[in-house]
Amino acid sequence: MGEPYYITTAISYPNGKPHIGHAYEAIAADVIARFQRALGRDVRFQTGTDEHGLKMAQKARETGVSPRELSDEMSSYFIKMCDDLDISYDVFIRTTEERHHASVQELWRRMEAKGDLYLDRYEGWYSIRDEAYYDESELAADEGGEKLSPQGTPVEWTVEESWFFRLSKYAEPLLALYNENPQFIQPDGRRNEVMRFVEGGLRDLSVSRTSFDWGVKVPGSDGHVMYVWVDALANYLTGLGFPDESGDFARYWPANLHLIGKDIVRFHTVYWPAFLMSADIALPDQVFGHGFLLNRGQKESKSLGNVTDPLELAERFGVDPLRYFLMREVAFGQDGSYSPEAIVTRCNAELANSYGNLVQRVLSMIFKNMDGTLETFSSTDDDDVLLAAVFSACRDELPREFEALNFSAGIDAWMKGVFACNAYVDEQAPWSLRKTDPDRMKAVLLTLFMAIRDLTIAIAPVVPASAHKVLDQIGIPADQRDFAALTDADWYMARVATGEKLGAPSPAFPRLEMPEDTGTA
Ligand code: ME8
Repeated sequence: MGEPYYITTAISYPNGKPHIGHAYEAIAADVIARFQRALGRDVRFQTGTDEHGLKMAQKARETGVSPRELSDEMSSYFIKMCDDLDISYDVFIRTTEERHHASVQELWRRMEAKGDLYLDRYEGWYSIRDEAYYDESELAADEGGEKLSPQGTPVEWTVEESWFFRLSKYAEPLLALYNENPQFIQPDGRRNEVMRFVEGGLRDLSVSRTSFDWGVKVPGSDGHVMYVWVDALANYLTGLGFPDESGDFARYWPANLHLIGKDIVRFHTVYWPAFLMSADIALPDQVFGHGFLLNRGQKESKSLGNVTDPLELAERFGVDPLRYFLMREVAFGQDGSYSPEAIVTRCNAELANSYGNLVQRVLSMIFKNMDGTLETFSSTDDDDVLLAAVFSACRDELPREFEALNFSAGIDAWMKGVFACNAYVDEQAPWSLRKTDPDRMKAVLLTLFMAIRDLTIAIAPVVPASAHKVLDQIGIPADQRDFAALTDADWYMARVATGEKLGAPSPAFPRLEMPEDTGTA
């Protein structure tokens, strides 16, 4: 078994249906998981839903169902999204599961045993309607000077009993962590923000609530439920069987990568490592805060009427084109914009016209002009140069960039390999060699066949279904599709030896239709 590699996404709030941001994060994590598997690692990939807390309780009340009913229904949409988008998760965790309660309570007990939890009073501006505290700085005032929450609801100064976590004690250890492990928070811009924040000093954190009960009970403290972030973050441990520290936990913890969005970096890089330090649990290697996806440059919101259902996009354009677009278009870590036109333009130019067309042309010519037969051939320098270029794009550049989570740059390197093949087809013009030099035609087509196999294996983590369709068509066995297969010098001879002919190819990357009405999302 390969080296263990544990990757997680954030667990989503199922207080609405999944949006494009959820799809983006799941797809990026899936590309990483598939890529790491292709490198031979023993991957554990976890995603799930974050079902407790005020947001869920409020939403349930609004819709007239119990929080339990709401979370059962809504989490099923997130599971469906993952399944529809070909997300190869190993564990889908729900924080309402019994085992999760047991896991969070054990984390709590350990922090308490450390002396890091104490009971005190929480004071602040509280909105009963919102069931939330606000900072003085967030408040507005009505015409009569009465204070209002950002939601426009009345607030009153409230004092509540709450458990506190001694976060202040961890400022120095956290700064040491960031300084000694620059990879812990990525990208660098986010790391700098977090460092500035912690350097400013940390206040102890209120970690229990008495104003509602939809959460994990604080052990031995009636009436208190845990602050939802303590509960949510612990999911990464629960999914490995914690508090049982043998088995999966021993194998996969600490996580290699928590992949999350930029808005929740602080929770994952300040609170989470502090909780883990307190409980004497090893820290994850890296937290990566990806950027936000914007709809034509705008945040999606119900009031703007521009909320996109990612599954509708997948249905309209195909799962793989959507996955390709998202990984290709946006420099990972930065914000990015999408629109149906951008998806069509990008996927048609690169997937359909450059790569798909190459595959289709070459396989059709092998089928028609060579009866689909693969055979040995003698190559020229031109063939060798092409293969070396494709090999280096697929074996060196793409993996190097993907390992660093630079997906767009990795795909760019891959596209250079595709362009090299297209330039080679045009120069060699195998169609005109058919009569004049059939041996050379064969050598050209078979060289391209070899290049296509490499290019397809390399891009498979991004477009898994289409890539496997091509690899099926060209008869590459399922266990010879990882990155190690790219360096197997004998694969082609082994393939020839099977004697299996190629059939008529069917296109794996059809052209997409440009939307007629370009005015709306
Ligand atoms: O934050 N573009 O859940 P969530 C890209 N339950 N990513 C986006 C996005 C967008 N427009 N909008 C949101 C939570 N995200 C917590 C997490 S983890 C222990 C608890 C990302 O449903 C967001 O940054 O609001 C987060 O990583 C994920 O989607 C889930 O967001």
